[in-house]
Amino acid sequence: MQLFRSLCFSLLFALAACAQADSDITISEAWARATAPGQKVAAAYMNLSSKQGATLVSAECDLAGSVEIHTMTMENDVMKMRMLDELALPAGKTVSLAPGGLHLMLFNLKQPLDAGKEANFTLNFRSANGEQKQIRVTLPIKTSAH
Ligand SMILES: [Cu+2]
Repeated sequence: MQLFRSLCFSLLFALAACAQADSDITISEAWARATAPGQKVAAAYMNLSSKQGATLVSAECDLAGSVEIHTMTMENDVMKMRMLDELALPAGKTVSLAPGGLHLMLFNLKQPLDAGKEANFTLNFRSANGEQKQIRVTLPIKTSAH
């Protein structure tokens, strides 16, 4: 019983440590595209992956009034953007938000997105066990991915 209790305790401790370090969700190659003069919307891109599986439910950006999760598909030779309610991250798989496909769409820009500057994002996830998770990331603003 004593052994069981201490095992439980260390397991709990390990879980807590994991949650804090946020070792489940990885965000990489994130960037926001610089806007052209007069442009009122913008897009941001990144690679998302989750070891346990998670769902991106919403996002916010300090430079935009609102952020939507969008997908882009070809329909009868026309590029169409569609809003997604949420974006599933299957366990262990990298989901790429990249030009021509999935992206975060920024609306009601508070200021132009100038190359060389940064935009702060808050990404809201739901983990596989239903827990809400907020991750803040700072994205470089660039004219292209490279
Ligand atoms: Cu879009």
